[in-house]
Amino acid sequence: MSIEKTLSIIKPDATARNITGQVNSIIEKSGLKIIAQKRIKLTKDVASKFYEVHKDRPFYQDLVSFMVSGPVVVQVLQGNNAVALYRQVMGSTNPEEAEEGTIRKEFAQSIEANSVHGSDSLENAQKEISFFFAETELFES
Ligand code: IDP
Ligand code: MG
Repeated sequence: MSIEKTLSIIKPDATARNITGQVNSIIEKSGLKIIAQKRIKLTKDVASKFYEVHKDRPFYQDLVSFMVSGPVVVQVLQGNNAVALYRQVMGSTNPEEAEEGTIRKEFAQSIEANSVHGSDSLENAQKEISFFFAETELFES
């Protein structure tokens, strides 16, 4: 058992439908704790940088446009094995493949508008958290 932190983003398709509370409810029922959270507008520069790892994928430009199309909620989640646990709680990237009870199965509209982001490794979680949050915004409990 190891206490980890991971970065979550509630994406524009979810903020547009006013379901951030419902997403948070699934997160909290899983045992993960939301230790930091802010609702922001990503600029094109920030979204492009955040998803730079996908810059050669065919969906990159569309993904960046989608991520700036409305507000997002960036969050830090903390708990036992938070990185892997949140990937499970989110469900598969493609909602058609996501398991019952996962956020993406419940709420995602498409493989792109899939409601949430979650870090895919502990190393990336640390990088992504510091991309959005200053040390002073994180109050571990
Ligand atoms: P993940 O969010 O499950 O980690 P990634 O492969 O890292 O999935 O892709 C990042 C994001 O890019 C996805 O969450 C989704 O919004 C979008 N995306 C991934 N694959 C496709 C695709 O085939 N078409 C359109 N958008 C995609
Ligand atoms: Mg990913």
